[in-house]
Amino acid sequence: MSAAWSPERPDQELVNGVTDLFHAAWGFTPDAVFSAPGRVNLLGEHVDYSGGTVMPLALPQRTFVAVSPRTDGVYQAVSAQAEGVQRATLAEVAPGATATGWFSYVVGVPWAMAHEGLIDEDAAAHLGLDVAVDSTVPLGAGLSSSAALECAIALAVDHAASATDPTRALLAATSEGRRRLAAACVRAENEIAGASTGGMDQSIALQAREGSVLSIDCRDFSVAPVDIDVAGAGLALLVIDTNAPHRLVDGQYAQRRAACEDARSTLGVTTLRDAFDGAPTSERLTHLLADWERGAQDPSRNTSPAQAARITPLLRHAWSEMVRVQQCQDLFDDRSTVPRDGTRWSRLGRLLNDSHLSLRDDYRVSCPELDVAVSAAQKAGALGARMTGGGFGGSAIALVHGDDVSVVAEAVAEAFEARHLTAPAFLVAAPSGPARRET
Ligand code: GAF
Repeated sequence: MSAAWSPERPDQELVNGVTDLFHAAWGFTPDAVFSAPGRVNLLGEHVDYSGGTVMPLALPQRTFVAVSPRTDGVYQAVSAQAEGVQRATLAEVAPGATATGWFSYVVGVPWAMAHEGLIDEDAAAHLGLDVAVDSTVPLGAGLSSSAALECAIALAVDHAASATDPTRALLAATSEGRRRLAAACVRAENEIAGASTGGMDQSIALQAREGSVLSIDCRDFSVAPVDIDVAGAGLALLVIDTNAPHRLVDGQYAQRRAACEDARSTLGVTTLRDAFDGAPTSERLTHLLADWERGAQDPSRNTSPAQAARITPLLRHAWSEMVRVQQCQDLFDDRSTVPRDGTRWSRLGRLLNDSHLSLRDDYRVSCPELDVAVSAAQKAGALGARMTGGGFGGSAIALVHGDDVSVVAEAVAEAFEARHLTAPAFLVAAPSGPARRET
């Protein structure tokens, strides 16, 4: 059996291809091409909407959009990954209205930017775009293909709005501006695409640093690079796309998020992260869980025993994942006393393994394909492995020795074949750059 690797295409080939696609669809040359990356998350899963810290990195795989501005308020788009032409005016876009699938990201972003005040109301009424899309981010693989499309469109709208109004500063030019663009993309995803996701994916797509894992504090979406040089340590981060379809709009993700929100409100904190009242530690986690269980018995809380029993494991995941992120940051911190040899990496591997168990057993967002991928990678010598992203299908990551990449990939592919599962696809994650205008 031979492992299947996701096809790699040079960025320039994508720029040329999407330019040709635009020309074929609209009959003239596009004004500009923008792109944004997919991502994997190293650690900090299902904590972004609870104010936790996440540790993602941008993938080299990107979504490209070739665009030209219009002045009649029409957005029309074609995609190399989909059939047909999609068309709508901004006036037709509203929560629950007709835009669905990939086009909801194209029109949702200008809608959200207008509602967030990032484009002037008058300008928004006239602004439109002709668009062509092409992407190397695997679709439906939990690698943030939707956020990549949203963020590339956000840059296109940002540039078009500034081109027609010389007094408007380009938001993409500053970190704060990119944070605001990310917030608009999240709003588009929540309100127009109907997926109640947090803000990790859009933040990394807009704020990524080439060569770095990022630490994003989701209480305010401030970002800082972390000194986790996987390749420099002779290791690799193998991404296993299980090819089990992953969907965040079917209610399971929203249920987890709503349960966390109920618990947050019961506890009277601004975010679940704030319950720690300081850095997340194992000791504080034990107290928090004990307090929660004691409080659940309190009749004035209005939490039935059944509700409490359902929420407790979700809280145990959210809070323990916040502790694991803190432990990971401490491991790679300048002040860390852990030897800078393999010790740090094997500890990181254990944090990944623990994260997977917590997501599988407490948060219950894994699936058989993800569990097979993780367990086969671990057995084949990975230092650690876990599902990454929203779960319910999608991808897993494995931290492996550089020389073992093929061995681990083959072992995972064989485990899938033995269970008659659809063959997985593999890629190696190298931290890449943020959304940008292509030259
Ligand atoms: C998906 C969501 F879009 C993110 O916001 C995040 O919650 C992630 O699942 C889980 O960590 O990618």
